[in-house]
Amino acid sequence: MIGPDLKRAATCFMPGQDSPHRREFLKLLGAAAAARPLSGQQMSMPGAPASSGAKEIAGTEFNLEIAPVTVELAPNRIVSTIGYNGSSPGPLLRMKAGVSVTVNVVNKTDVPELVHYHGLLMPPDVDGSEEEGTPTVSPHGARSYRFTPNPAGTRWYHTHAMSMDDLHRGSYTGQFGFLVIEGGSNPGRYDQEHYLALRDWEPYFTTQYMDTDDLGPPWPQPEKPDPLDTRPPGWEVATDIYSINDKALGFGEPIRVRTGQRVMFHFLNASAVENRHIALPGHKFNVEALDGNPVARPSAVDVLMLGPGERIDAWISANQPGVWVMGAPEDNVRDGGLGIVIEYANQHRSPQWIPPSAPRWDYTLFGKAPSEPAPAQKLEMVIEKIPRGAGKFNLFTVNGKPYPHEDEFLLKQGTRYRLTFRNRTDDAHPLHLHRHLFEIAEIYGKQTSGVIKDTVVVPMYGRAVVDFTADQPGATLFHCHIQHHMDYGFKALLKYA
Ligand SMILES: [Cu+2]
Repeated sequence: MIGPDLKRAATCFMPGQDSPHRREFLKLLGAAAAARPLSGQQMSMPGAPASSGAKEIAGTEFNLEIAPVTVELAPNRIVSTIGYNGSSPGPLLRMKAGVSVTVNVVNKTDVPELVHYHGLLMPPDVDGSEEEGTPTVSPHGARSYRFTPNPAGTRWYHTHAMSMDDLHRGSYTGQFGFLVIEGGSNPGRYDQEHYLALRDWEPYFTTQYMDTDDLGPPWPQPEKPDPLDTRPPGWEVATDIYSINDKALGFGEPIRVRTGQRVMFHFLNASAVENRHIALPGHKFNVEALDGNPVARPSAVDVLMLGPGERIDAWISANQPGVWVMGAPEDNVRDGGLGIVIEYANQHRSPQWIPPSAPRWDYTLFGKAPSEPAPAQKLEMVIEKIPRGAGKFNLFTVNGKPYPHEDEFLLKQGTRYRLTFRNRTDDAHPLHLHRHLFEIAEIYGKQTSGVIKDTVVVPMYGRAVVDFTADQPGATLFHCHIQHHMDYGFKALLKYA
């Protein structure tokens, strides 16, 4: 399957992105694909679950075991990592908004761990951030977290351990899963729904890093330094092997649809490393919620973009009979496994990929004109990168200092703040605020409102302005959701006065 792309893959990726790693995997992908061509005639029933993905646990008592797992991305491509309850992704945890739960975590590894519940409004002692004061789960120890899940929506859980220079720790491992909080209005009516985590595997260090964040239109760059820092950059983390849930493109069960169906996808970018795009030829994504929060203006787009940590709930109308690849627009990423086959009933051909004509992502498409006055209280974060400021690695600073800060970010309970992120670096960073939700007020030089998030990708040399209310007392972690940026300075603690 993915025949033409796979065949081209051996020669099409960009200089500097090749690695023995990648070549070997592509060969395997190619060989396995040839041996097991996907056709329209597979065993399961139309409308059956999409992939071999994780089990689901619902109720008020949840048990999570952190332990080594293997992930079979493809035959002959098995990754060893750490996961939850024997798999990666871990089980989907289904909770009810406002109904308190207990999560019992057993850590069967040799290192301290933390489980963070991302996108929830909860106290710092259970949030899963050591910086905020959540106790760790000790090696071969156990700990229970009790909390009341809120608000309703597509959330997720993942490790919050640091990795530093160890690519087998923290969010480079398979410790992630969906956490769904029920209780809101369902975003759209649909015939099927699928939880799809975008992931990459076997990261490595490189100084030849080329990211693909320039895929969108050129945004204003109000924070571009003059002159630019031309010192050689430090090591970055890259990957060439991808999956949706636990399968590389072509190796999981296709998502089987029927003409006329409305199919809801819940996407999560569970990568520790990179922002990702997703497209499906011939179909538009009707975006209903971002980071689990219903948007002010649901809109249809050709391409989705998710920074690490972000979620998108979007449905398609199944109205283009065929067999399609839904995946990354970049050939090298899709050929490396980031995609899944969408197969209409009674269609028998190899999956088709057509590049999207206008790859474009813009949060303001889902917002409305601002109607509230801007909050009077202002906070600013100037983000800079010092090439090789942390030995082999780049060092990131927030307002001129790497973590930790003193009391630079003091919040007054009940006050609404306008927080400006000034990104003076040449990367697009997914910025995450724990235990609070924020509303985008300005991005790409455009004003908006009604887009409520917990993570926002601030473009290179760009600016984002977000508003939030300080209504969750206690220490609150802010950080970039790219693991090695966070580990090397890119975080700050907000405190309540
Ligand atoms: Cu970053």
